[in-house]
Order: sequence, then C-alpha cells, then structure tokens
Amino acid sequence: MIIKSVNLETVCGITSVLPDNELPEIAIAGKSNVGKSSLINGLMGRKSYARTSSKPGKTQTINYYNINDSFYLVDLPGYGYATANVEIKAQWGKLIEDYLHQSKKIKFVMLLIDSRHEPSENDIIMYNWICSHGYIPVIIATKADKLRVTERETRKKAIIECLKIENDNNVIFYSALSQEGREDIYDRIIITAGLEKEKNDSSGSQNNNTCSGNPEKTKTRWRKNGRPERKDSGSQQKVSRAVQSGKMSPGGKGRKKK
Ligand SMILES: Nc1nc2c(ncn2[C@@H]2O[C@H](COP(=O)(O)OP(=O)(O)O)[C@@H](O)[C@H]2O)c(=O)[nH]1
Ligand SMILES: [Mg+2]
Repeated sequence: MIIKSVNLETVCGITSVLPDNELPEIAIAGKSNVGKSSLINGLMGRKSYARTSSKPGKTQTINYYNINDSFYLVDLPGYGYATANVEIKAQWGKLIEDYLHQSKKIKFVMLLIDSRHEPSENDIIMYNWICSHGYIPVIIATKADKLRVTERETRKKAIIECLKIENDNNVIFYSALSQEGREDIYDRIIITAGLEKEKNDSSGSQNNNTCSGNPEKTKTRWRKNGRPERKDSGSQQKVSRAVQSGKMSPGGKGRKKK
C-alpha cells in the first residue's frame, strides 16, 4: 500500500465523545510497551509519528490515525501497568469498553503480544473481551527480531494453545526493525476494510475477523464508578472483575481527571 497521507486526527480521553467515523477502523490493542506505536509507525512508513517509549504506559488515550483518507489505525490505551490506582483502572476499562461497544466501523482488531513471552493473564482476558464484542483478533507477535528463527514455531504454538486460537493464520510475526510481517498485516487490512475489492475474491479469509455464528453482543456499560451496569457475558464479567480487583491494570499513570 502506498501511504500518501497520515494524520493524527482525533485523540480521545475519558471525557471525550468518541468520533462517529465514516471510514473503516483498524484497532490495535495490547499491553504497554508491547510495540503498538512502533507498529503504527511501521504501517504508516513513518519513523516516529506515533510516539514510542521505553517507559511503559505513555498512551492513555484512544488515538485515531487517518491513513490516506481511506481508513483509521486506532491506537488503544495499553494495559498491564501495575502502579495505576483504582480510579485510573476503572477509567481505562471504560475507555476500551466504550470503544469496542460504540464504534460501528471496526473492521479488524489486532492484539499485540510480545513474541518472546507467553501471553499474560491480561492478554488472555483482553483476547476474550474482544471476542465477546464479536471480533476475533489477529495476534501480532511483536519484536520478532529478538527471537531466534528456531524459536518461532514453539512461540507460535504457545500463543495458539494459550489463547485457544482456531486459525493458525491469525498469528503474524512482526518486527518494527526489519518490517517483517508488514505486508501480511496490510493484506488483512485491505481485505477486511474492503479497500481493494479485487483482493476480496482471491482470499478466503474475509470472515476470519468476526466471530462466526451470531455472537451475543455484550450490553454491559461502565458507570462513572467503574462498575458495570449489567452483566451479560462471561468474559465481560471477567474483565470487569479483573479491572476492579486490580488484576488487570491500565498502562500508564493515566490522565488527570478533567
Ligand atoms: N527490537 C525491537 N524493539 C521494539 C519493537 N517494537 C517496539 N520496540 C521497542 O519497544 C519499546 C516500546 O515500544 P512502543 O511502540 O512505544 O510500545 P507501546 O507502548 O505498545 O506503544 C520501544 O523502546 C520500542 O523501540 C520491535 O519490533 N523490535
Ligand atoms: Mg504507544
């Protein structure tokens, strides 16, 4: 894909109203420091447009990057940063929940997992949470340059078994250094966002990213106190409990309350 323009168009915090976009959205989730901003820069062909940091938890906002005026890369706030307080954790939960629940244009969800490690408890919760909203995330196994070639298959198997992934093709190794995996990711974006119609016919994977059957959409909403109003789905409840109990932490120190 030729990148003609990139624009950080919208930045949403906890008090923001999420934009009602017309263009398809490609969501990028994962723990702090896993490589979300680096992936976005790689996909945009920019060195440092999205801010990267070796300190975890810089992004506590939802950032919408408009690409070529044809789709958005949506950078979701990272989780897994233990020092955040309860209020910040509740805000983080609400932000992600609002996004997955409200956005009508989500076409493709990527969940980034560090290729060197087993998926964490938070990664598993996040995976199930995304599925409970009707999407099957494609796993981007990041920092692939740090793995020996011989470790690849073992790491891939571990991710597949841990998350109970049915389709092996839904794990893509990516390196921000070598850009390995970029083309594969772009192929998925093009297909799922319907950017180039002719590619649709030659691929059997159009439906890989939405749950088959008729998934029950969760109706649970977050109240200001961070507790869900209603509990419908198993994984929704699980993540609610995890955030409330402090097991699942948002990345970063969070925003100051406006
Ligand atoms: N070696 C290597 N380092 C990476 C890769 N992706 C990200 N990093 C580094 O990991 C750190 C966190 O990356 P960042 O993109 O800010 O993560 P985010 O918090 O998920 O947005 C930074 O120091 C990056 O340079 C990669 O593919 N390979
Ligand atoms: Mg980031």
